[in-house]
Amino acid sequence: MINYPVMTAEEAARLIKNDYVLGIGGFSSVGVPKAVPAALAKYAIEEHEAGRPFQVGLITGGATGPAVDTDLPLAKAVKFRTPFQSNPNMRKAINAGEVEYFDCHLSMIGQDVYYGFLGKMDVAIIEASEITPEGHLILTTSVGIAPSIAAHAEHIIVELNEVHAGKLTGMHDIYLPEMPPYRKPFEIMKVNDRIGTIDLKIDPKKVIAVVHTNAYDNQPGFKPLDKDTEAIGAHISNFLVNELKNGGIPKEFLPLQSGVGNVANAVLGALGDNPEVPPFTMFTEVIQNSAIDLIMKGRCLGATGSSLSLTDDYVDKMYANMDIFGKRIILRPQEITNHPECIRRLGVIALNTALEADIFGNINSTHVLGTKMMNGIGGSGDFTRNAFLSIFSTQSLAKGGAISSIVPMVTHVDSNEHSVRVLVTEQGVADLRGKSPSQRARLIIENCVHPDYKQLLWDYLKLSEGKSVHTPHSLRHAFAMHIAYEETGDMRNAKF
Ligand code: 0RQ
Repeated sequence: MINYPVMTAEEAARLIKNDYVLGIGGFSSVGVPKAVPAALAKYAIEEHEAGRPFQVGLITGGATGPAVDTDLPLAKAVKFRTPFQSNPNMRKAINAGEVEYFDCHLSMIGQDVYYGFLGKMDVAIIEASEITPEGHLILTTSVGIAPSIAAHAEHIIVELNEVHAGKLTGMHDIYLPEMPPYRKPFEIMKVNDRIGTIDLKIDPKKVIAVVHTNAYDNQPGFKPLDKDTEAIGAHISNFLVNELKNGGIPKEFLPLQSGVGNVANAVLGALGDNPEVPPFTMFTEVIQNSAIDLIMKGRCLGATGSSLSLTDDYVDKMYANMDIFGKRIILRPQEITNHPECIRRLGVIALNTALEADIFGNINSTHVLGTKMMNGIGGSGDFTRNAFLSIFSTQSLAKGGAISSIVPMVTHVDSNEHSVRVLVTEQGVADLRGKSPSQRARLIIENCVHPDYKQLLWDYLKLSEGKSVHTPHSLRHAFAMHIAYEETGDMRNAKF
């Protein structure tokens, strides 16, 4: 039995020095350390009041909880942040230029840490549900990049969260890929294949503090479905059933990846309710409430992801039925859940959400009007580029209709026309496979654009018709709709 130094969050926070680079465990705002980052924010304020500089760099798996992405930026304690966030306070600090933000594919960040592209990592702060007699960690509701930061940080602080004590043992599959040229194939041939260990092996000499906590992740609930999200869910589910009937998807169906948020939840719900869709599996990044319901109903046979992004009542529901969920859910590092090799081999169907799409199928997931960061690319690029079938959805309108989510040219490209195969809005579906740019544009305008904007986009397309071009763009007018929004508050005021 190893005796690690036990201390309060305030004492542990004081082990962190100005300019440290911190690795933070957790993923999609769950399984994230809570007490030490909150105490660190208070400590930073004290330091600032005493006239001393205090800022840290933050490397996380994905989105984190409010202690990391609210308390720390409000305390002006963050120098840089990577690879993903989805928090209004952190977003504001990034867009105000107070925090340098490196928006990065989530499959890559562990490797970047390993090679030192992000500098030396001083301390990793990791939430665990148990410490084994050998001093290793059983993680909680996520894995994220915890294995990478534990391996590469000089020191480790553990938050031992009693809420999950003894409940999640056996659900994790921890495996860290070797670095090239020694990397071996990941032998995941089926969604539920295991390749690693249930505990995260750490070097006990690195542990400088264990802080006891007792708190749920406190994930917000989902908005009730509205007619648009319901329509998007139904369109995707009907499209996939047709593919199944036409042989475009094998009769066993293929594993699904679904992004985060309300649309993703609606799509999964619609697929689960459709009797023509056979029971399916999920090879995804984030396991949301809807997956728990589908597993309970026998509609989802198994899910693997990097996190259980569940509301607290769903965590309890899962714990009350661990005879079912213990066998059906595997939590893996994001280096594995998002790895191109696994996604391509398993033939994943990827479902992600766009902020805006253009009439040729390029997707902007991150930048509002090309300049303001929303969240980050997250895992959407990892999945989109490598999936068997990559589907993007978005509501056709934003900001009460003043914005069309389908525009002539996206103001920032996250996933491009070469990877995006199907676009869906509440208006309908555009299957872009095998189509030229001009054919794609016609299909998207006809099937996906809101009626308020159809004529405008037809007018745009006409500008280049008859000219000797492959992609009918007008460079002079490509951003006219965005400019009209900036200048008049409504894209409908654009003229072509
Ligand atoms: O603004 O917040 O002021 O109301 O953008 O829009 O429709 O609520 O979108 O919450 O589903 O998020 C792409 C951001 C969509 C998300 C994105 C405005 C709109 C609103 C949010 P308000 P919605 P959602 C794997 C998958 C990247 C990461 C990813 C995302 C706000 O899905 O971060 O896919 N994806 N990960 O009004 C200007 C437009 C707009 C617009 C919407 N065209 N122009 N503003 N908005 N469309 C999981 C992980 O990686 C963890």
